[in-house]
Amino acid sequence: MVVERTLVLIKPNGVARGLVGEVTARVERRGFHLRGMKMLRVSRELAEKHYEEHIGKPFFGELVDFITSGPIVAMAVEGPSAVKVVRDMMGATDPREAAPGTIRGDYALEIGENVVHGSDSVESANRELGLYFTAGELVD
Ligand code: DAT
Ligand code: MG
Repeated sequence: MVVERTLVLIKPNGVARGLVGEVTARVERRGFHLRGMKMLRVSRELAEKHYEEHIGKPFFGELVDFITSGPIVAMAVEGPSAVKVVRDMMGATDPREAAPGTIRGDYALEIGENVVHGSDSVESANRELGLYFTAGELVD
């Protein structure tokens, strides 16, 4: 069993719609442990670092505008194969293709407003956790 940590974000529309408890409960009930959690407003600088792989794509401007549009909740989530299992719990990027029972499949319809973010690899997770949390903000 490989224990991993991954970054989960509840995006501005998820916070605005009151889905913090719902998303957090799903993650915890699955058996994952929270190792860090905070609410913050993402700066444009942080957004551009987080989404640097998408610089130059047609939706990049909207993506940065959206993630900076209101408070988000960031979580460091730990458990067996956390990166893949959490992504599977979130469903497809385009919520219209996300399976019912997934977070996006149950709570979203628009690709640009898909409620949650989850890191896509262990390498991405480590990079992204470092963008959102200092070492002292994560607990064992
Ligand atoms: P994911 O969030 O599933 O890892 P991604 O990394 O490909 O997806 O894209 C990051 C975010 O950018 C995604 O959650 C929503 C937005 N996005 C992706 N593709 C898009 C598109 N074709 N049009 C608008 N927004 C898009
Ligand atoms: Mg991604």
